[in-house]
Amino acid sequence: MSLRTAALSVTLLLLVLSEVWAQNPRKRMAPPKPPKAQCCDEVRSLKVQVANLTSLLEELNRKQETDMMNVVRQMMELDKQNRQQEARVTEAESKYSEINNRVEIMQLQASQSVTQSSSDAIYDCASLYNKNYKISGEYKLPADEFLGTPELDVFCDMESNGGGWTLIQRRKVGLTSFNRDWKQYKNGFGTIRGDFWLGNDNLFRMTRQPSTLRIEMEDWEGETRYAEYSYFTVKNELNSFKLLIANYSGNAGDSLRYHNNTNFSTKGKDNDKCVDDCASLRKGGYWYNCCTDSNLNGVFYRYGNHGKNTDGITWYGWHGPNYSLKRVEMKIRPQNFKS
Ligand SMILES: [Ca+2]
Repeated sequence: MSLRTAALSVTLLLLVLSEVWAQNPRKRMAPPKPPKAQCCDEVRSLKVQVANLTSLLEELNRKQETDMMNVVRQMMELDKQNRQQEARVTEAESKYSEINNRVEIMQLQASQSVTQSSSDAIYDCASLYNKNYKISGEYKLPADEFLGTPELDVFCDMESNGGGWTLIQRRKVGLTSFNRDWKQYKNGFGTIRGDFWLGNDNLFRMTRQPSTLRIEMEDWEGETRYAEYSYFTVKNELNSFKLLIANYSGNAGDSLRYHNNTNFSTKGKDNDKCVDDCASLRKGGYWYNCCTDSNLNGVFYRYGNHGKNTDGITWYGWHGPNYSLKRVEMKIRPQNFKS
């Protein structure tokens, strides 16, 4: 090869090489990515983002749910507190009226122990009425050493027919049994705001002053009747708490007259005027004759059962021997009471 030919060859080679070199950098600068791969990357990253957002959302949802539950729980708690508050207010209100009575009676006792004059003494609801206590309700009569009477819870009716009445008996709830023995009838039983018998000893003590008896009744149809005896006395225990009544007035019928001048009988103490044991037949304590024209301490029968028995709370002059009354109140006050 000649020198000239060699030089030409080199030049050619260089040319070709330069051509190749010139092309290569262009190819490197813009490597043509396949469009499919680019899309998948984006989708993948979007998917990741979506997954992240989803879990975030779920977390938020969960949080919201717990928040919601907390709010509901708090609302329920508040509601409960509210109801408790209301109940407390109602209770307080009822207690207030009760306490009010008691406070007044305590003030009364205090003022009485200062004055100590017999005309101021409190024997019953009529004395309270005369001292201007004109609201019906529960009162506590103070003990009286001179008379030898103990402190006594009473219920005063300050409205019926002029007021001043001391309740000696009530039937209205029906949960207290009146089928009791001599001692229980002697001392009294039941609750003063519900069903009770004030006690034969108390009847004897309170009717030593000439007294009036008033009996109020209600039937299951809601009708009311009354019977009043302007003369009413109960003898002491030695005389078997004998009943003496007279001078009936009213619209219920004179169904206590048959029991006038009879002794008191109870379960286990048959003082009646009958071969039968009236107290066990009529299931109460009462001034049984042979046996009844009324049975105000009989068995309390509810509506539906009130017309089937002969031992119910009966007043023959109104509803006969087989109708047990819904409600009864027996009350007394001094004959000379003026409202
Ligand atoms: Ca008998």
